[in-house]
Amino acid sequence: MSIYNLRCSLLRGTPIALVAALLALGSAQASLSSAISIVLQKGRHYDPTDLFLRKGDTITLVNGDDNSVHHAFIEADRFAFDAGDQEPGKHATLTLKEPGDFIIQCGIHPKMKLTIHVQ
Ligand SMILES: [Cu+2]
Repeated sequence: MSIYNLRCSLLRGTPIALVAALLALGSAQASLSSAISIVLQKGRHYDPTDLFLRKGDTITLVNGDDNSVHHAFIEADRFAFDAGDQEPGKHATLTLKEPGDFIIQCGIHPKMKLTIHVQ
């Protein structure tokens, strides 16, 4: 095999790697197409208080209070979530991996409740 032929076969190999990279990118974009819902934690309330979502969707909890710390959590048989203490201005993210109805509570403010309905 001449050097020229070797170069050609190397170049021919390149598009395959490129296609693989594009396929990987495509699947990343598919997961990004899942919905992201923003929930505000403010004045001892979640806003909104009910959310209808699909498995794979993401919720971003935003502490919109100036002084209050929040601590979002879910206690359910099939899955648990604990955001830990969330200082003012901080975000916490939750990806929904199980279908069903769940209640996001706040460990600091017992009246704070957000019901999520996951399909
Ligand atoms: Cu709270």
